[in-house]
Amino acid sequence: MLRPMNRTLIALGANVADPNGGVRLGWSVVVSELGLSDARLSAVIETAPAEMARGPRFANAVGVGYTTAAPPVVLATLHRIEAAFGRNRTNEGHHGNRPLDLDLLAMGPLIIEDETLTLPHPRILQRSFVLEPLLELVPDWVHPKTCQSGSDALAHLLASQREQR
Ligand code: PH2
Ligand code: MG
Ligand code: MG
Repeated sequence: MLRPMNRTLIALGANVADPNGGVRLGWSVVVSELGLSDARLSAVIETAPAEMARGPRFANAVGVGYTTAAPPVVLATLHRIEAAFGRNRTNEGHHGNRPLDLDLLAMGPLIIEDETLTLPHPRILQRSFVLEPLLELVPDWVHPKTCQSGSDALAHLLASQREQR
């Protein structure tokens, strides 16, 4: 059967060891393991830890590329690469420090909600450390489920962050 080619967006994050180097090396492994075509990585930005009490600053980026692989295969590949970078999901606890976090953000128009995978990733629209690099790569990105434009979501997010300060 012919499989569709999906534009696949992946968020990368790291906050231990060499975060910037880990994100760049991690992306090159993702591209080769998934065989992504037309792969691009955003700028790697330094961000304060969000949604966690404390910890070192993060290097964050988003990568984009095209694949015909099925979503569960992509997810399993990302988990395997995280493990190869020394990530141990059993020990780190929820939102612990991590040498490499790979989050599958979206695959083209797909909307998936099952026990193992939610697409698009449920927190894209709440995270400026994801939206900013994503919009650098795909400025006109629209959330396939809510139909909200990424740039509107980022503008709202930055405005509410300013109000909180
Ligand atoms: N990832 C988290 C929780 N908090 N904060 C930043 N700045 N960057 C991240 O990648 C990040 C986070 C859970 O994966
Ligand atoms: Mg993750
Ligand atoms: Mg994450």
